[in-house]
Order: sequence, then C-alpha cells, then structure tokens
Amino acid sequence: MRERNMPLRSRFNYYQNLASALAYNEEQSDYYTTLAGEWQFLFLKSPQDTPDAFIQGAYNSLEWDKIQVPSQLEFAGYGQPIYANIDYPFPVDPPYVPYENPTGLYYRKFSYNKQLDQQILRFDGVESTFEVWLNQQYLGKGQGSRLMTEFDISEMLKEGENELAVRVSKWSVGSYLEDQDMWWLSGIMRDVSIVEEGEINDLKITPFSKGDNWFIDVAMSVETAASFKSHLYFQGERVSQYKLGPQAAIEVVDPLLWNQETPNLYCLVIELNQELFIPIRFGLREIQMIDQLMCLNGLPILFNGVNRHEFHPKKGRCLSRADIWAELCQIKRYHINAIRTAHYPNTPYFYDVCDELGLLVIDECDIETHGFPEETTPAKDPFWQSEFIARGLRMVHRDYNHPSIVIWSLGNESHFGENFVAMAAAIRKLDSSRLLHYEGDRHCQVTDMYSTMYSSLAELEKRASQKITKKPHILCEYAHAMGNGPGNLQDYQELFNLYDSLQGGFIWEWKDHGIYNEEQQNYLYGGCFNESVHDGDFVLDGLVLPDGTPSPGLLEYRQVIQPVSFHYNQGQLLIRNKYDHQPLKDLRVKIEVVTQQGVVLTEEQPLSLIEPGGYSQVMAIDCPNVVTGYLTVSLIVEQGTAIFPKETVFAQDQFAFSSSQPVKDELEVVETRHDLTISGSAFTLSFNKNTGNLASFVKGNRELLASELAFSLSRMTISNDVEVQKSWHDDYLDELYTRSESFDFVVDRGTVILFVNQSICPPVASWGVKIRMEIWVNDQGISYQVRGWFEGEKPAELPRIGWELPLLEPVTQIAWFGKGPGESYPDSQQHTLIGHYRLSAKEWRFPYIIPQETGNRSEVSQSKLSLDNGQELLLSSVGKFNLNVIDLVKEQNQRYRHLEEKAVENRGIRIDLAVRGLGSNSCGPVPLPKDTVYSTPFTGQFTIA
Ligand code: IPT
Repeated sequence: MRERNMPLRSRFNYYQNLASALAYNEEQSDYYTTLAGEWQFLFLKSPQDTPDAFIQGAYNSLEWDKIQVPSQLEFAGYGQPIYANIDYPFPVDPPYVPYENPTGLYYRKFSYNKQLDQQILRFDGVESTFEVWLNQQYLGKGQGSRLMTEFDISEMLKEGENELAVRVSKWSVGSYLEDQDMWWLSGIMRDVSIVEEGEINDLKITPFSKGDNWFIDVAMSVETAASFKSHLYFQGERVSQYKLGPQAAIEVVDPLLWNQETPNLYCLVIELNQELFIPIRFGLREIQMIDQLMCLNGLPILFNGVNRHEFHPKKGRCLSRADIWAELCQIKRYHINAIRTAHYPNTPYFYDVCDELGLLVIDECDIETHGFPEETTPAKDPFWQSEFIARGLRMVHRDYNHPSIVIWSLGNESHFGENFVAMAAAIRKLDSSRLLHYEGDRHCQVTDMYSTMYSSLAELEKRASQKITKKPHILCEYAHAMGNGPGNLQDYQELFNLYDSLQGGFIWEWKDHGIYNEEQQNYLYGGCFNESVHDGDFVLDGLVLPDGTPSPGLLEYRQVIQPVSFHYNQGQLLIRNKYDHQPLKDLRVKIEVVTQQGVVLTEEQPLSLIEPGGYSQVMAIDCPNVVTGYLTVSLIVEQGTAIFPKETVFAQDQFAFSSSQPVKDELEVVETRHDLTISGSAFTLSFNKNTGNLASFVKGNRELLASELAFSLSRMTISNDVEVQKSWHDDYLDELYTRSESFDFVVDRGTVILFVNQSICPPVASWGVKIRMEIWVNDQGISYQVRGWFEGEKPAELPRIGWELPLLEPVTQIAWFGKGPGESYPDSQQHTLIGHYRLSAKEWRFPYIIPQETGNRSEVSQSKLSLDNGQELLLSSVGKFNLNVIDLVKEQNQRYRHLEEKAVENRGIRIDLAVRGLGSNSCGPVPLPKDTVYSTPFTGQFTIA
C-alpha cells in the first residue's frame, strides 16, 4: 500500500481572487473545503476490536453513532479524561501500548467537485494517532498529536460522492513523547479540510535588513522555473508589485517594522495565471543576539509572558477561532506581551492572531517525556531520534512564516541527550532566523538562552550579578499561579529590570484546566473521573479560572508589567511611556485624592501623545486643604479597540499625597560632559554625572557641601559589635566606590526630574549595591525617591543603609520632629517619644568613653539643621528616616584606629533608611532579626532643601 503523506511544508492556502486572499480567512477560499461537522462514529475499547467491515470499507453495514468534528471524544461522551502530570497512565513499555486503548472510528460521505490539479487532505490535529481511508483506499497514518498531517489525495478523490474513514486511537507510540502536564484527551480535535492547489507547493518568506533597508527572501517550491506576478499589501493598500521567480529577494520600501507593540503586517500575494492567489502575511523583524542579549530589531526583548495551554472547560483542547481571538485579546489587555505554547504547537489560527495583535511566541514542539527517569530517557535513545527530528521539522515547516514566532522550543521536561542535539541541528539548518530554546539543556549546549523554571529570586540575582552564564537567562516557567497566588511578581519584575541578562519570563500558567460539569455546575479536576493515576488539583494553576475570570494574580501581573510609569512628588506628576515602539495616545488622565474624610479631589485631563520612551509634561495637582492623603492616577482609554475597550483603565498607580506649595520658580539647567547644574533664584546645585551624586549645593551664594552626598553602609563600631566587626572591616564597608550607570533627566519649567542608576561597590570583592534614584528638583528642594538592591556575594548583615552629607561648616543646632530627645536604636527606643525637639550639636551625642557610634534619632520626618555660619539645611520625608549628626574625621579614621582628635566636628549628616539595633554582644547575644539590617532590597524617600 502506497502511503500518500505529503512532504513537510509551511501551511498556506490558495484563494480565488485578491479580495478573498487579503481577507486571509481560509474559510472564504473556494479552494478550501472544511470537513468539519457531523460524522458517523463508533467508539471501541481498542483498535484491535475494529470490525472487519470498517477495514473492508463496508461502512453501510455498521451501526453508527454521531459525533461533531472537530471535538474531543471525552467531551462528546466517549471515554474519560485522565489528568496526570508526570506519570504515564499506561504501562511504560515502549513502543507498545495496552490493548485497552480508547478508539474512535469516524466516517463521512461528502460530495466534491475538483477545480484544480492537486487536492490535499489536511489534518491540523488528531490525538494521538490515526489512519485514513479515502474511498476504501488506505491513505496512510498520522501521529504527533498537535502537528499537521497532509495527504495527497489528487488521484483518489472522485468527482461527486466520496467516502472518508478515519480510525483514531488514544494511545500510540507517540504518546510516550506526549506526557505533558495536562488532561489526556483524544479525537480529531482540530480542523480537517481539503485544500486545492496550483503549482506552488511551498512558500517561505524570510525578512532581513541591510542597514536601514528591509528585504524579504521569497522561496517557492515549484516544479517549473516560472515567475509569478506578486503584490505587496500593507493595511489593505497595495504598496508594490513584483515579478518573482522561485527564489527572490525583494526590497520593501518605506518599511514599517513588526514588533509586539506595533505589529505592522504586510501581505505578499502571489498570483498564478490571474486565477489563483496565495497570500502570506509577514512582518519585518529580525531576531538576533547582540551583546549576548536576545534582540528584536536591535532592541533587547523583555518577555512579560505566560505559558498557555489550549483549553476550554467545555471543549478541551478544541478551540474555535472566536475562543482564540477573545483569549488573546484578553491576554494583551493585561499587558502580557509573550506566550510560550506550553507544551506543543498550537492550532494554526493562534499564530495568525499573535501576528496581528503583537504577541511574541515561543513555539514549543510536541515532545515531553517527563515520566521517564533520566537513565532511560528517550532523548538519549537512538530509537527515538528520527521522531524527535521529524517533530521539530514539522513544527518549523508549518509555522515558518509567522513573524510572532521569535523562538523555537524543542519541547519540555524530557531530560537532555543526543536526540535533542540532532533535532536542534536539523532545525537550525532549516531556519537560522530564530533562536532555540529548551529548558532541559542545562548547559546551553544547543540553545541560545539559559532557561530555568521556578528559580528563586536569590538564584536569579546570583546568576545575573555574577554573570554565571554567558547567554541571557529567561524563566520559561515561574510564579506558579495555583490557587491563591503567585506572590513576588513585583520582585521578579524588578530583577528583570535591574539586570539586562534577565530577559523576563513566562508565568505558569494562563488558565485553570477545570472541566465544566453541567450537572453540578462546577469544575472537575484530576481524580474526579475516577482515574487510578492522577494528580488532583495540580491542573488548576492558572491566572484565570476555566471560564476566563481573572484572578487577583492576573491583576497583580498587569500592575507590575504595565507599560506606563507614574512619578509623583509633592504636588507634581510625571507620566512615562515605557513602550519601546508604541506611543501612548487616546488616553485621558484621571486623578483622585482620597483622605480619611473621603475623596477630596477628582479631576480629569486629556493626555497629549507621549512618544515611546518619552515623558508627559509635569502636571500640577492642586488640592490645597489636604495635609496627607493618597493620590490615585489612572489612564483611561478614550478610543476603544478590540484589546482595550473604551473606558478601560489602561494603567494606574497610587502615591502618598501631601499638599505643597505650587512651584513658581523657573530653573536654569546647564549640562556639561561631567555635570548637570540647576539654578533657581534661591540655590544652585549640581550633580556629578559620573557618580550620579549631588556634588554641590549653593544656597545664599555659599557652598554647603564639603563633598558629594553619597550612599553609605558603615558606622563606627560599638562595643556590642563583637561578632560582626571583623567581617565588616574585611568587607571594606567604609570604602565604597560609586559609578553612575545611567543619568537621564527631564526639564519642565520649574522642575527637573533626574533618573539616576548607580552601582556602588567596595574594593577587593565583587559585591555591590544597585541604586535606582528619581530625584525631583524644584524651588521646594531636592527630593529623592530611591530603590536599592544588593548583588553578588554580599555581607548578610550591615550596620546601616543610608546617605552621608559632608558639610563645609559644622552643624551647631538641630531641630527635628521625630523620636527624642535622646538617641534611639531599633532595640532601644522605649525611652524616646515622638515630638518636636531642639538640641545643640554638643548635646547630640552621648559621651561613651570609648568613641563609638552614637546619636541616632529614629522616626524623624522633619529636621532643620543650623550651621556655624548661619546657613540652614532642611530635611524632610513623607515617610520617616533616621537622622544623625556625625564627626566625619573620627568616622573616617576608625578603620585604622587612628583616632585623631580634630578641632572641627559635626560636619556630617546621616539620612538613614535603616540602622542596626544594639544587642549586647560584648558579652551576650546579637540583636534580634527584627532589629538587624539585612542586605535585602530597600526603598526610601527624603527631601533636602
Ligand atoms: C513544570 C512543567 O513544565 C509544567 O508543565 C507544569 O507541570 C509545571 O511544572 C507545574 O504546574 S515541571 C516541574 C517539575 C517544575
């Protein structure tokens, strides 16, 4: 018997005219006939029980049930679903499967009138194996549940009535490669169709650029060397015409590029004899490794992704076009920009929608052998090699033309071995324009990125800061969304933002796979079908319920990945567009201030277009009678789209609000290579662009600073620092070097907002602190908003976290609102009370006989420091800080214990976010964990004026 399986190729369609070609919906093609609908059906316990009449083609002698195609048998009432994560629910005895093997015999008649020379019978997905007979003749078999199988039926298809019979079995040798964590289901669950074709059998488009010019390579598989008329369309308009041979490279003039934010799609329509048209959509984009980062058109990608299974609570993996469209619009609405097709190639229409909406796709092959131990894993067994390669090539051939696919994934949870090496080589040979992924390739032997699952924040931070892998790192799965959760999304996102090499991740997973139970009106999970092997509710681990209802976890994800950042300080608001390509437009700003008394201000204003990466103007928020409250800023959609309906809250944030004086003063800003100088009527200050620190602050024509306002971690040790002092000394905590990693600023009339990233490290070691600062300068002062992270082999505990402000003149008087009047530390402050205090610098410290740290005042929110020359310095915070006035000379000499008594003291001010407790470790325990300062991420806010 000759099998009629077609060679591998991309999936495309012929159309009867240009208009239908451009509509890009195969259902509108005269050369596409779906065989979906009602079929005759017989359910058997095993393929071995197949009646002879079926094999002989005596279909009329059988008593048939009915079934819809496509559908899943278990959802149509035939057999039971089984939910198992890792274990195979049948004996692991490859390549055999048990006699008990739920099997469906499908049969239908259809009438057909041939129009063209070639007819192909196409199956988009059948779980897990099938054989086909057309008009009593055997066509061949199919395997690889989520891959396309095509048969050339040109010779066997008859004019008029035809008979098609298909035998589908749930278990097959292929099932050993399909052990994904999901329901085991079966049946013809994707479309079956007949497509008619002209002489072009395959068509591939590969975009590429040279400088600013963009081209596409067009490769056609055609028997003659004919050339074809072709038309290039963009948004329904024809932009050029070409005459193309089987291999051609053509330039796309005035190119508009494709990316996840602005998914500009072109359509090339090849015309054959004015009567056949093949449209292929493509996007101008290149995926490349640049400086060890995965880049799309030159810009590093940050995957804010989800793993998505195809699942519907009433249909299993059999999704309609409408289901897919709605689900992907929802995914985009939550600002998710990427999908890993966990863990198999999806139904073809999925990729059309991703191309159109702008979703980056990791297309994953239908291979998972989780239930095998490492020693016997199929990845290492030559028996399976050809099937590994075939599955990889079938995926890449089928999906080649989709711009949304940026990465091919070899599969999931199948250990590693030669078969993956061979598969990767075969894929690379076929397509070098995408990157390769496989999490099981722990040493990146064949993959372009290091990929892990569920890595802890500490693990990620360690790998990134110590540059353990040369290749970029993604989390192909993280944040397990089972039940209530996941937590820490903000922390992951901050790490992704902090380290270039962390290129984001894919939450596990999009949707709960609960099966809807009509009778009880609830959802069923593993074990509910009396499966002997099952994994219970582990199948309910999505960001949305089975019906798509968003969980709080999804709301959290949307918040931490929203493409807008809001910046607020003392009555002024700035909005930033974090998109790389897409402007923010058609949005209005809604402002609301709420206090204990209720909402005291609601205001809306239009938002002018903000370019990608750009900022709004600084907006003044005037709410005069409010002392403290909360400000909520929302961007509301004005012009609805399929993704964002009108009035959707596009992005939102909230800030502690305190009313302030309106900014009046115009500022003058001068930037040089080294400095940024800002002058107002009352002050001039400058930042050192190399360190990112405030380097000069001139008030009333006199300089205040002796040197830069710098981040610091050390203090003089106290008698109770017995256990920690040696390591702190060895860690050079008092000798930090500050480097500015980036220094950007926005000037808007009376306000300058600086965005400064710093890297701060001691000598000898390679640990350090990463600081992200937002500094607002206006006539009210210099206001810092800071976030910081420690990286590398950092000390676990620290004396303090804060800043030191070295002054030219000594401090003479200190007035403050906070705890006092005496000094206080986290574990010794019961004797102090919040109040307004004033002390002279002489009274500030306690005269311990051995000089040591003293003088901290906690929970300070305001302070006025008077200097010897009569100048004043004001410190304040909407939160609270620790304040100290120190003797810089003594502090700086402590390392070598050369305690020189100098005449001038009190020249340093500390603004600390955290200080360590005292403990009694000179002869007793160290401070309690709650009073210990750990090298964990921190945030803070303070204003200097
Ligand atoms: C990981 C699987 O890849 C995924 O399919 C799913 O099972 C997920 O876990 C948990 O829900 S594998 C796991 C061993 C990390």
